[in-house]
Amino acid sequence: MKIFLFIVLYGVVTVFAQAPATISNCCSCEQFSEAQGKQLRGLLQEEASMLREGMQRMCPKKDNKWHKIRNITSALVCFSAKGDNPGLFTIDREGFVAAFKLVHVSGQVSCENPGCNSTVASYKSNWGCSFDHPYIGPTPLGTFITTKSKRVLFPREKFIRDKSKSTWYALPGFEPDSPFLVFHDFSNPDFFHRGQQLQLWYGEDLENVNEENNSGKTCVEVYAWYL
Ligand SMILES: [Ca+2]
Ligand SMILES: [Ca+2]
Repeated sequence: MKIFLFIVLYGVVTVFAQAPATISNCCSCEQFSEAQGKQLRGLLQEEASMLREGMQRMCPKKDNKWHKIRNITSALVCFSAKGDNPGLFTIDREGFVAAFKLVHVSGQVSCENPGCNSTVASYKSNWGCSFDHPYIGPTPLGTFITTKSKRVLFPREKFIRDKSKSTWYALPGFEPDSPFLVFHDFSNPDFFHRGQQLQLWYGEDLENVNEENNSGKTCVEVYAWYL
């Protein structure tokens, strides 16, 4: 803002300095004529336009850094809530990844069948369980990204409720039915090589805990943020 004011003032001073050569009888006038005022406004608008263009060149718009991971076998990555059925996806670009985004496309998963007599209609959701569940409710997210050897990459450990059994967590800003889920750790990015396989798991299925009463399948698109 200070720069803008400086340049506008500079423009006005320049106009005044140039005025005797370009505007006749300026020095003898106490007020500008209509034609002189119009010329001054034109010069100021020209200065402002040049300033705007200069600032846009100095601060170019950043590109969107989300890279969609394109699977060879299928466009969507689907994982089930039980039966050792993770979704598989393959890294198609080598580099350091600071974040993953999972965009929900179809399907839902359930952590439990509430039963006919329950007042709860369903524990289905996009990413885990439900706020209504008596135990899981406070930490209702249950979708994990792991390596091929089932080592959990995301969410980071600090978000997980029971670290000995990595099945449930809460993530600030996200709910069981959020349209997408973002995991990020820009201070500790992970390096992946092209062709490396990663997996998407339902937590109870990953840990083989209470998975018998689960059901459903969620399908997503996977995006990675490369540094
Ligand atoms: Ca269950
Ligand atoms: Ca399992």
